[in-house]
Amino acid sequence: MKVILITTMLISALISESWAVDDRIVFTSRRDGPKNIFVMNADGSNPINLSKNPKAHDYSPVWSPDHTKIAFTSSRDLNDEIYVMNADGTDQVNITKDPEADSLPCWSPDGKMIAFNTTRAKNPGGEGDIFIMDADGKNERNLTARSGWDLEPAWSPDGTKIIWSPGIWIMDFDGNNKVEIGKDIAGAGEYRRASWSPDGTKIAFHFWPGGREGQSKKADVWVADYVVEDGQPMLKNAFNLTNHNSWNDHPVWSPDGSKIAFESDRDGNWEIYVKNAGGPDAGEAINLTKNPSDDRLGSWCSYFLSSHALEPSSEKLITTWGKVKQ
Ligand SMILES: [Ca+2]
Ligand SMILES: [Ca+2]
Ligand SMILES: [Ca+2]
Repeated sequence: MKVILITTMLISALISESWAVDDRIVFTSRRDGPKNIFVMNADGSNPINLSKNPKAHDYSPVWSPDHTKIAFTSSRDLNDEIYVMNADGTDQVNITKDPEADSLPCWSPDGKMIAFNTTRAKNPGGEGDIFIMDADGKNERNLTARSGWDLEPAWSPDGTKIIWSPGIWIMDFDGNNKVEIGKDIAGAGEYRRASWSPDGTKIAFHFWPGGREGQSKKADVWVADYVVEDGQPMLKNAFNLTNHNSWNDHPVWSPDGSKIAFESDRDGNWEIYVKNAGGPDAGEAINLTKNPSDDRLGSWCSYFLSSHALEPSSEKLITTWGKVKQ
């Protein structure tokens, strides 16, 4: 017992040492009934319900690049719409207002555009496409007007590319040069929810061995190097980050790229965990939520962020976005 206690204290000390206590994670929880958008400190403390929607589901929250707003999907209007609210939950505004299903928003790094999933193209099998629009909801354009499902867009940190699924695909943000990268890099199965590291050198993704046909109840978060050789984008050196006999999904990077948050059902209900991103044996996964209701991560397209970055003079803001602007 004493050993467990000391170990827990050591782990807590290590965590609080390696990030600011006010780094914050947006997530979805059912602890107040339907899915609502919550924010908590990166050590799991002080969870707050921001969207406070008692009747419908709010999900897939993502920070705006300047950290002042959160976009999310809501079913409150009887079809999925994309909402934007202030980071404190005020001024929740529907920016899509379209009878088709609109979901999974992802801001461009300069904050001017939002990529999202939608069924507006009315494909014969109901397959969704990836659209982009201005951040106010205007000028929608379909980037994937081709047969089949196109889902889960995530902008590259330099703003020039978008990755999406199923499989791990990459294209220019105007829809040109579509290429599948890392095919079968973790084996045969389903590749989803690819997430770019803040410095653009790695991609984390969800891999389900065998996919739907394999019916495995185990799926993991993997990480691979993203490289461009002779003009060809590719993935290399993939490793299984979570490697646990449970469902592990929705990777979200920390702002410095040293950690990955993910959701897992390993403790009997959905909880949010965080683990060092450095390698397959890089420490234990820490349960941040510890609540019997479902707690899930929304987006693989933004990082969990520090409130330090709200201050324009902050070093973190310069570190994260200075590279993009230079
Ligand atoms: Ca809609
Ligand atoms: Ca399509
Ligand atoms: Ca839970």
